[in-house]
Amino acid sequence: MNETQRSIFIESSARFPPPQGVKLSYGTSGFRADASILQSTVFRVGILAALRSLKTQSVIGVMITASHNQVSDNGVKIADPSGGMLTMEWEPYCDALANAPDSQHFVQSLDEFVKKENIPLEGSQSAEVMLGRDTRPSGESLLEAAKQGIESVVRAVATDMGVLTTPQLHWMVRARNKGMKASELDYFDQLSSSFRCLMDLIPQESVMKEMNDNLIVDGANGVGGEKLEIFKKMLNGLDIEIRNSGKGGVLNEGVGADYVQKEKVVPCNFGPADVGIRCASLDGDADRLVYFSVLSNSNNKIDLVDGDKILSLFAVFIKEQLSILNNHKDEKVNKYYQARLGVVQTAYANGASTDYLKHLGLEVVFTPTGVKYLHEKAAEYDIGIYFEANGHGTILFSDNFLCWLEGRNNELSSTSKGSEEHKATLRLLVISKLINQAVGDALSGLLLVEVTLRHMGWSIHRWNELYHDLPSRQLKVKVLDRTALITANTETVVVTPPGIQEAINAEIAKYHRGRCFIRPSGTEDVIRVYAEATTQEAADNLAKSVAQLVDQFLGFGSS
Ligand code: NG1
Ligand code: ZN
Repeated sequence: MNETQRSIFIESSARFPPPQGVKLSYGTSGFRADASILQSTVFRVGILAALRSLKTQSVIGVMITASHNQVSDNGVKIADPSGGMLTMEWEPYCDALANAPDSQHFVQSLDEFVKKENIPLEGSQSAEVMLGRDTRPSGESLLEAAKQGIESVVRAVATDMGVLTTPQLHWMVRARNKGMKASELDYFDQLSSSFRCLMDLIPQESVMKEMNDNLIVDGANGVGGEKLEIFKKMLNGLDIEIRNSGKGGVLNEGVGADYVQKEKVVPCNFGPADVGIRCASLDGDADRLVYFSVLSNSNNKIDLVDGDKILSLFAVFIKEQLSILNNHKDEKVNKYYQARLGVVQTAYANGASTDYLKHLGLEVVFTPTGVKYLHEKAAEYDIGIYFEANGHGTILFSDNFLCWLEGRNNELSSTSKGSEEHKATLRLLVISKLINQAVGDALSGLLLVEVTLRHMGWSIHRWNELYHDLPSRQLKVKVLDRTALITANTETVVVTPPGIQEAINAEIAKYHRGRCFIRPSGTEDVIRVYAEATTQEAADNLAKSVAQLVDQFLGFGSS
């Protein structure tokens, strides 16, 4: 890099000294920590994002959020040109740059990195980074730090998109790079018109079967609730009541998708009066969605309808559309497309959901935890549906298949408009516009759930009856060094430390349909334990005894 650029970097990074004695790592969801120590990290990520923009000659996104974490935390992650997560190849650079101890070391690493990646820092190309943040109070000053990072790269521009859900920012980055309109209004327009189109395609016989129209949404006191309040006005025909939209309660405190999914109880401001009504919960940055219904006389317990069940609902709907196309298949060239439908889950998927999906005849594959892995796998199919049990997921359509659908739709519009085949073709096309193609998106997911339930004529109860979850338990264990745990086979088997997997197997063997695995969290300094069995008591006991093993092998008393 030339001397001017070097001295700008030295001078600007000296204004953002890193916290001492803290090692940060770009995990499955970027950097996350207590907001008070993140200024320098976010500033440096700003620089990195601008360099990514130079390298890819595309618009890059930076989102400031800590999702479902407590309000005092914050975080930062980069969105690549496709709108997806930053390429994994750059993650080690993020770590190295974030952890450089002072501005001299930082600029030295930066220099090496620019050379190694061949980044045209001295050419004439410009760079652009779109910035978004959630509603955390620390977001404003962190966004300013990111902006200063970006603008310390010569010819780089930061575009502040303001307070957004994480998926909105990813959607905008994708849209911009495709040369499409990319404002918040464009996002709302695309979602609401696709929703209306799918509503118009609902078969007459489904209307009002078992369905109750009311829906109550828990906004986690975050950006999702706030946006849904605005969006709702564009969604005539959908009756939504929004609670916990942020005007009073604390972000993620006793509310939100993570709380509801992990604790299996109602969020704040829900209770016995809501029995029988369909309820949904968003997380703090609105990229996760779960549904639930309040059980009567049950101490705030709920029937949880998690990401696995959302996935199953979508899989049923899409499979139905594909079979309509297959029934009308015309072997003549171009009239038929053998679309590959695939479902992607992680080891956290409830075993009953996997059995159900396989019984439907679907191809089910597993990846390690973390959206980047699921997304990448789902992109291998013509239609790839992925969801984590916690409610993060989406449906991806391949360009080839979309192109075929477009052509077929045009053809059918003139030859057999309104036929079953035409409707199925149109539904698939419109689903691809409704559901976020960049990342999991609670708002677009919610609209697709709502329209699918109406299409099926199903109540939340009927939906929940697709299969019965096996009882499960998740625990976390604090250990000396979580990186000492290494797993294989999509995180289902421990390789290191030796001996612990055998001990876990011996515990599992004590339970009918027992399943249990451990893995280091990518977002918290803990080891997570997941256990499943045929009764809640058995799942609890299995999780507890394996947590004890973790403590024995890796805990503070182990060394
Ligand atoms: P970690 O902390 O690595 O388990 C959690 C979730 C992931 C994913 C990320 C990103 C569980 C068990 N894990 O990761 O699925 O959503 O956060 O937010 O829910
Ligand atoms: Zn989130």
